[in-house]
Amino acid sequence: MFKAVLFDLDGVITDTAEYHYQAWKKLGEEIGIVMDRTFNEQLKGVSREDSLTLLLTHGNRLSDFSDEQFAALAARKNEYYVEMIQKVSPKDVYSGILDLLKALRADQIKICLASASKNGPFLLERMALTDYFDGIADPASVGAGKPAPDIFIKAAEIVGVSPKECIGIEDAQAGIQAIKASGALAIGVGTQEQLGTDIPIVSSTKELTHAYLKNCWEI
Ligand code: B16
Ligand code: MG
Repeated sequence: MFKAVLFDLDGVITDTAEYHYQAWKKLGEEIGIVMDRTFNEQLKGVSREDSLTLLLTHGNRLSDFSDEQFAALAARKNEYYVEMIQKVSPKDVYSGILDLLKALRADQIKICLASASKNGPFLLERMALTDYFDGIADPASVGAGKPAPDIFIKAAEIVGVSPKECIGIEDAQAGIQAIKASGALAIGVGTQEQLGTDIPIVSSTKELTHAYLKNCWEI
């Protein structure tokens, strides 16, 4: 049986993926780059700097900005995002997630956060979820961001479990790739169109019960 569950945050525990989208869209509009939800799929799970590179490339503007200007744009996007998440509260935890965390703890299964977001610890605090987590993998401490497996390998290491004995839960293409590359079992939140047909996928986190995870593990 699996010994740990490694959780993505944005788009799995709460709807902050929407705030990331709104913040990137606002920044894009300010510098004349139009982005839509289809393009946004490429940014999900991807670090702030890598997302900005993708956005500027999308708008053919990458070479227009110096390193300082690039850093300022990344900081500006984060300001918009941080402003949007100030009001996040326990009410914003997606359905089924709290019950799943409780059930995993009751079964002595380790729980670790494997989010690319530097705002992850703040969000867990806002949602009163910090105490359910045995650890938080710091994205600043890993070499490469998603789709590289580093953050999931780090999260497994923090809770002392081999990635092969872990389940990873993700809503992003880059995140699913990262889980697969780490050796953990991937479960997706979203659609087959977004995440592929070769992994178990739920359309709502309500379906993420302890029994569902066990079932995925045993197949
Ligand atoms: P920040 P996750 C990711 O979080 C988001 O999906 C992605 O949109 C964001 O760019 C990235 O975190 C970095 O976030 O700018 O807050 O450090 O999905 O891995 O939980
Ligand atoms: Mg995510």
